Amino acid sequence: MLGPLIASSRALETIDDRLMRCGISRRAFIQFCSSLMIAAPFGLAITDKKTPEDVAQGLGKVIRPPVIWLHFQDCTGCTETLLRTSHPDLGDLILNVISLEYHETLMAGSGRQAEEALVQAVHNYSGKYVCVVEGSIPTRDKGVYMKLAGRPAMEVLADVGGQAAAIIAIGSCAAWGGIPSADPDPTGAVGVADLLPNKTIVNLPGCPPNPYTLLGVVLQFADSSTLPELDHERRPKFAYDRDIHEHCPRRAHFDAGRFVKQFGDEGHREGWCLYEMGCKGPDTHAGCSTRHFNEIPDVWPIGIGAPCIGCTEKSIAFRVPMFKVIQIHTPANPPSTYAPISAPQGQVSPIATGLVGLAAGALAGAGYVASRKFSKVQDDQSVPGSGPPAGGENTGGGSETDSKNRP
Ligand code: FSX
Ligand code: SF4
Ligand code: F3S
Repeated sequence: MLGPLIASSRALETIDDRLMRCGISRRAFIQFCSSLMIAAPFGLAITDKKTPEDVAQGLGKVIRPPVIWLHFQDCTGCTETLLRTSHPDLGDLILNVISLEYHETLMAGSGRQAEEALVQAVHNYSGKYVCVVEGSIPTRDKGVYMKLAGRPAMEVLADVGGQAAAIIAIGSCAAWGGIPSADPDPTGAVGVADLLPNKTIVNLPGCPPNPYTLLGVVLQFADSSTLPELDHERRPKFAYDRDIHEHCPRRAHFDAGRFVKQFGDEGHREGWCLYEMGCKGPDTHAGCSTRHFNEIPDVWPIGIGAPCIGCTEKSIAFRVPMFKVIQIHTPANPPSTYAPISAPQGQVSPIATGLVGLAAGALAGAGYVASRKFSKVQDDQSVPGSGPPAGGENTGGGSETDSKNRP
């Protein structure tokens, strides 16, 4: 854990200097860089077309970015995801790569000491620090539902966020309100961009999001004062450019029409598709299906047998019931890049080739049957993604879904 956080010039040392001073091995740093590359295989300047050694060499010269982390209405899951890596050393290393100047749940100080640490950190790094915001901000009744040191959260955000070089809204709560904004939304919870629309803000929705996405953005900003390319929701494209369904390991079951009907049934035990259990993967943009959590393979919602609730999508998570089946608009036919799950193994004989052809034909047929089944899911106009896609048939239209789902 951090000691009392006193803003100091230590943030102005390079990552290499810091790691050396703290006795952190080069090997651990290269392992960290590999994880960063897995989370951001392309689209992030610091990892683009490089080897982990190249990334480590470049990053080592970067001045540790000062970060001031604010907590509002949240569950602290975003902080947990950053520090609860599968290797305790890695959590430690992360705290050496960035310079966390203020973080209420990690700092030893409290009360007046904490208040002073915040004032000092803002003063020392004014206009230079990255402000990470976790949690939504209550706005109802003049923000009376959350105060820090006697000040409404809105005021703290305006002050600390206002003096930051950039703001990163980590988690769905900070990005657009998240859980606290779910109906009936007693506190009038909103995201950072609702209150500071003109600031440089990057949204990293997810409940929680992948921590390497945060680190990638912070480090690129520290390295070159640039941000990765963002989408219309201010999300970095490198992490949110594709939908879960596109790379889901259960996709072959979806294409073959094999669906879990009930938790614990045979299909569930066999790892079939969770669409009929309310999976929102087809309408959800995030990298979870290929970039798992805690560096442990299969640690992500669908990997452990739970449907995706669409936690990165403003109009889905905490708006649409978790287990409600949504109308689907992504292509239901098997893409050519997916091997059929029952593909024959071993030597390929002409007969086997014929069988594969038959199997592929059967799967294409099953995909067609599946696509027909989806067209029977009742449209509910209150549900994002509901309603017939452009053209009237359920055979595509991802972009149409996009436009419908995003206010
Ligand atoms: Fe929790 Fe963060 Fe969800 Fe929210 O994550 S994981 S409720 S996004 O603010 O702590
Ligand atoms: Fe995976 Fe969900 Fe798509 Fe099924 S519906 S393939 S579980 S993302
Ligand atoms: Fe969230 Fe779905 Fe990923 S619920 S964590 S976007 S699989």
